[in-house]
Amino acid sequence: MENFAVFVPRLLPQQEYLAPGHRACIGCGEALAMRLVAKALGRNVIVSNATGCMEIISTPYPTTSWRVPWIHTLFENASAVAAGIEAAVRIQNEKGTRKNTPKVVAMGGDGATFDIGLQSLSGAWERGHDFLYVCYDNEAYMNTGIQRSSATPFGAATTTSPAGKVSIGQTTAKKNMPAIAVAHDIPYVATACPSYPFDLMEKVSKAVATRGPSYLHVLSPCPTGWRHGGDISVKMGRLAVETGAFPLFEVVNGKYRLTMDFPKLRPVKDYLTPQGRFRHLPKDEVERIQQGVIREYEKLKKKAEA
Ligand SMILES: Cc1ncc(C[n+]2csc(CCOP(=O)(O)OP(=O)(O)O)c2C)c(N)n1
Repeated sequence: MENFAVFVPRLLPQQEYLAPGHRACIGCGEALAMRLVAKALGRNVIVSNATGCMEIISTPYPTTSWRVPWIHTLFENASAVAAGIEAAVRIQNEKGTRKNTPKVVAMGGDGATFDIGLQSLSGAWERGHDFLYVCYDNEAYMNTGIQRSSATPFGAATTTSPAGKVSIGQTTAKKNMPAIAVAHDIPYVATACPSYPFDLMEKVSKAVATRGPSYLHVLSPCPTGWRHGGDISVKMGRLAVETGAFPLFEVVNGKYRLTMDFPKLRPVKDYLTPQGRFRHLPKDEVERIQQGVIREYEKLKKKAEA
């Protein structure tokens, strides 16, 4: 009975803006994330979508799963296109030639965000454009065959960071993209994961309600690239959060807040072991990763307490 007493039932809106029948892999965490983002955004939105898995799976010519205005862009200019749309809407509003003000949202994978599209994203943030950028981080260039990106975590095997006799897999640490966003002094930055749908959708709503640039960084489990069963993607997202490998937090006007905190983190091996991309790691490397996770989590907690 005690459990029932603390359980507050909440309902998701039934309306879907990313229609079913798209071509994502079974158990795709990224498609689930995008569906939730679309639900939270609603009808009145214009989306600028960088190339990558989410563009490929949602718009195989001549069909589309999108029920809102949607533009396919290059890696390099998803943010520049969003900035242009936002400026055009602003001018139309000033001239009184528009009846409504759509939300403007750019989105892309980690390759699009951390690597190839970073300069146009940084430029849009610096100029203060009023749009939300969503990064669906599945920690590699998945669409083209699991090549490493600067979001790939240390030790992960990908096709361009293969694990073997001479290599541990990815030899560099994951780039801290939320910290890069915060360093631009933008008003809203948050991390999210589709395994926590209400938290994710609330953050989308907050982000689009914010005046000025906002950034949402969504960890998106990828059964194909992470090499785990398609039936445990939601569980993998929970394990990433519960172990501290991917903490959920938001930064509002520079102030950090953990949106999910745990008195005690689960061991990171619970998150690494189900994934084939980490299966080669010896115990001492797992321990090194564990220490790194604890160190980063403590740093984050200190920022949230400051
Ligand atoms: C400048 C440029 N380089 C490479 C490609 C080829 N390409 C298309 S999709 C893709 C991978 C996308 O990776 P990511 O942005 O992480 O998104 P994901 O597919 O993993 O969701 C690549 C390398 C391209 N289209 N443009």
